[in-house]
Amino acid sequence: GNFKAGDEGTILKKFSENEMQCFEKLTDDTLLPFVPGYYGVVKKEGESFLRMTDLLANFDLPNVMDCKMGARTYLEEELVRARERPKPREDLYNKMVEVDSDGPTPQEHSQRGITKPRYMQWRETMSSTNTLGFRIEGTKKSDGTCRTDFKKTRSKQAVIQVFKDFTGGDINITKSYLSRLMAIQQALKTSEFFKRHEVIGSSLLFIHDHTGKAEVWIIDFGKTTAIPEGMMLKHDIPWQEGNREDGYLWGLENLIQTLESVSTE
Ligand code: 4IP
Ligand code: ADP
Ligand code: MN
Repeated sequence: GNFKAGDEGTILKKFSENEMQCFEKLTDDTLLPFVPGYYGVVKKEGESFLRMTDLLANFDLPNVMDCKMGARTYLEEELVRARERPKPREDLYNKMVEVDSDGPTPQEHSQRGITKPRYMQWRETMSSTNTLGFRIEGTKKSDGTCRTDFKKTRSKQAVIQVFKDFTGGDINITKSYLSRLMAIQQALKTSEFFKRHEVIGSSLLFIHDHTGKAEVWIIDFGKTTAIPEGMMLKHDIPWQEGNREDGYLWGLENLIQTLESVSTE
């Protein structure tokens, strides 16, 4: 995978120039309290890594959920590239067929290949990304069970069910998650970094354990990209090609409303 254990409560993530630049720019931003601590680049066995806080280190048998934020999960440049020089991929075709054998068009079936943005758009419409602005990617519970079978988890009710199972119906955990999400929402609204970055494929990582400790962290800046000088994003209006909008704040508002339903239903 992309990760290695690091020293003293840290982990190492496979180096990406883009993600490194984000971590560096975040050091004096209002989002700093909500992103993993960053401790620079390290080399191991000839490979480079970003060293960051292991967010699970202070938990006792953590439960973890990864929610991918935003209404769009691929970069505009990937769309442009696929249009100019379409590169059908068999691995993406196979992943699509596994979920829905009627997913590919007749042409895609006959070439046994799908372009990256086409695959990503299909994932967005099958899941809650397009309808709610976020989707559940996976969960790992303290009992050892892992789930990544959320590709068709789309409706608000379905998402609520997953959260109920994840929190075990614990109202205090849900409330802690909610207050942390509202703090993140507040920090995003004042963040200079957020105004000037298209945040694509980033996740909110939910972590709680049996002691009642519950945290949410902003992770994965691999595809978070600075926008041109003078441009500013709103993060809560629809995407149109060229406007670079990611729908992050729209998704976060929907996520908060969903968790509110979890706590009252
Ligand atoms: C994956 O699709 C995820 O969207 C990956 O994003 C993405 O990597 C993969 O693109 C894509 O195939 P599934 O989740 O359906 O497997 P993430 O790493 O955030 O989970 P990118 O590089 O876009 O981040 P490829 O091109 O790596 O296959
Ligand atoms: P990728 O770019 O490969 O998608 P992510 O940064 O999204 O990598 O991380 C993938 C998974 O690794 C997350 O869902 C989470 O479970 C775990 N993870 C990522 N960062 C941390 C961290 N700082 N501490 C603990 N676990 C993490
Ligand atoms: Mn990720």
